[in-house]
Amino acid sequence: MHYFTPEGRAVLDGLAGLWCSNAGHNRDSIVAAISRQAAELDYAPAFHFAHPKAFALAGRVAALSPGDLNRVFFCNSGSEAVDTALKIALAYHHVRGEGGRTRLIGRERGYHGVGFGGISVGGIVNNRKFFGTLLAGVDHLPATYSREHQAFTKGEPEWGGHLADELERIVALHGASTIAAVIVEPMAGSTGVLPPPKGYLQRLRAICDRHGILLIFDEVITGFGRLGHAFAAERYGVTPDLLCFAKGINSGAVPMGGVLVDERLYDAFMQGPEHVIELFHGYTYSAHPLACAAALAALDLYRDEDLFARAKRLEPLFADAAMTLKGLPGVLDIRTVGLSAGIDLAPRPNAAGERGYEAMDRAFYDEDLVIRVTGDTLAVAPPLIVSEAQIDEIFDKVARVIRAVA
Ligand code: PXG
Repeated sequence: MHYFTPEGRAVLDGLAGLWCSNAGHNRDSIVAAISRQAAELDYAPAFHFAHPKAFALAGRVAALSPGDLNRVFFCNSGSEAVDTALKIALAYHHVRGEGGRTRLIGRERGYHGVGFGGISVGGIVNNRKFFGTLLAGVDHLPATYSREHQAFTKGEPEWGGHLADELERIVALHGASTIAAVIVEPMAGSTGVLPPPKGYLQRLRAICDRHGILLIFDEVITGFGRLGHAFAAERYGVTPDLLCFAKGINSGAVPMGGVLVDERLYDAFMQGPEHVIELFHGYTYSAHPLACAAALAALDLYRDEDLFARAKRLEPLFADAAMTLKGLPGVLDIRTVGLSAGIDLAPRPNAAGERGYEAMDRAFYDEDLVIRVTGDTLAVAPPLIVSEAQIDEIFDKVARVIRAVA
């Protein structure tokens, strides 16, 4: 649960690294698995060849996933997972003779990494505005957040399910036959922890089904226990056609990402003769042996320590602890879901982001605590092994910091 500075100061990790170290840091079994793997097989190509742990891991990930999400494409980050999912969606329509379906629909305030696909469907303005025209033919759903209707909600807000119906407006505007896929984070993490309004994801699913549009869940943050389930898809009872994962797959120990796809999509590609390449896409380090070994060890830990259920059990206590910050100076809103919390601070006049930055700085230097800041929004998302006492410790420290930056 701690980092140690070169001077030996212990710093509590309130962010699971960067939303990834779900089993905590330097876990013995993961360390040993990586080390054994480096000695046994350091690298093997994923083009035309494969190694056994790639298949073992694909099977383990598929077993954790809902519905027919049974096929896995491995890559090395969340950004690559998103670009991979978008490309599979486009190519799927192409191989089925619906090549006119080229539009991709994202969401305002969405974060899907920093590749050109991800920033195009993403909705974080600063991640987009410096980088030219991005992908053509992208449209965006509105963000699901309204402080007026949702402030200080624990879990999924009552208000906002109807915002999914904006997809019908986009379909009416462009025509369903031009739209390939919709991509959303079930819970928008980077932008400050926005849980989905009740019914929202179910409505998106229904509209996609009605119009033959693929639904992609970006579970790079929500996957592997953050919301108390293997995937948020399970928490919400909504199965996407493609699901992006990364981060928690191996507790952040070795770079890895991947895309789970529905059997139906896989089969659409796998029609040709053996020597023909089905999908012209892949990475040198897809299913890297070290990443696979780390992931198998991490998934064992999640299972043996029942860490997803632990996150679920701790959720009410975590939410209560976060809400103790309500009423502190400058606290405009607090949102919680699973083991994650977003805390909006009032920006200082003419200095947006300054208060938030100072809060992060003081947390680290004065309170020995790592938290995340974006603008004036703080995020807390500890490893799933966090103790009840450490949850209180984290929010006591954050409370002192918020008072200090008032
Ligand atoms: N999708 C989602 C939903 C993410 O949260 C990515 C894709 C990209 O993953 P890579 O591995 O390419 O970074 C992410 C990454 C933050 C923060 O401020 C969040 C992420 C990365 C860096 C900072 O909360 N998430």
